[in-house]
Amino acid sequence: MHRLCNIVLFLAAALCCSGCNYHKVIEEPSLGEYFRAPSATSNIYADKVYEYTPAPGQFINDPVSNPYGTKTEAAALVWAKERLDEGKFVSLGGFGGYIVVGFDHSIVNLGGYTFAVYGNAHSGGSEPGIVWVAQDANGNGLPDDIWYELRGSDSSDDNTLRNYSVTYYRPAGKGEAVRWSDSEGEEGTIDYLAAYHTQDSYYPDWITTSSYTLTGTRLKAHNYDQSGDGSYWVNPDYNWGYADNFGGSNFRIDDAMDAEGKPAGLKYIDFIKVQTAVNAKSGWLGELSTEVTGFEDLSINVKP
Ligand SMILES: [Ca+2]
Ligand SMILES: [Ca+2]
Repeated sequence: MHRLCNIVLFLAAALCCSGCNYHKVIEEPSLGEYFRAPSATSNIYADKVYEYTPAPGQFINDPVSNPYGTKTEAAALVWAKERLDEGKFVSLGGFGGYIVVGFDHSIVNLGGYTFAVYGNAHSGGSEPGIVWVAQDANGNGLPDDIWYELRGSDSSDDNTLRNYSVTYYRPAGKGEAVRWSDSEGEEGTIDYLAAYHTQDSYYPDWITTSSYTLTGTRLKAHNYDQSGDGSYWVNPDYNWGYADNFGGSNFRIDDAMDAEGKPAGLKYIDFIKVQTAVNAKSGWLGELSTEVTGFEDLSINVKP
């Protein structure tokens, strides 16, 4: 079947009651004022990186993955987009680090798995990131709208902490750990791993302030030293619903929650945010940091 026919049919199935004619669906999407209907030429992959604000981490300012440097925010955005286009990882650093991407169309909620966030997890090597979604509710093309957290396996866990903040402080000199303090009154460090990552600093070069604060939902860390002597650390997999978590990279718009944890009922989305969800480190492996390698709209190729 012609690709366009597929899209017309799935849109009809998704958006329309029985009896509507297909052409009307395409010409007059009924999902909202700023809904951008997919077309036969839509890009199934994210076409823009709007924000890239990692927490400090061993891959930040890394001359191996980023030989040209990212001394400005604009350069960081260009670099992150190029990496995703190549299917290479973009690290979000420690807790709270995030990336925001968008598509050249709205992703329609067909029920079930609607989009994918790819990472580099392996079994026992999961570094969960919370996935958030948003509609361009004010139609300005920017992700300055309400974010909805996607429910995951640990959303109702007593150890899950919402509106948790970590402030990171730029080190005074080269080769030093990055100090942090959090909203729970705790302090700690993102350690400098001289044996593996020797760039001057793990504090993002393009952040010009001497400290910055990242806020999000924190999951309890489950990492542990299986060897007992620090040689073999395990970052266990979470059940479901997180980026860079072994076992699943597909997500449902139906899991979007409002601020009270109730279903948001979104019929489509325009933006996706992923944010590192644990504040933990695993010995010589360093901080747990969510990595992303790509974002895909799965609804486009759904067969009616
Ligand atoms: Ca907007
Ligand atoms: Ca990872």
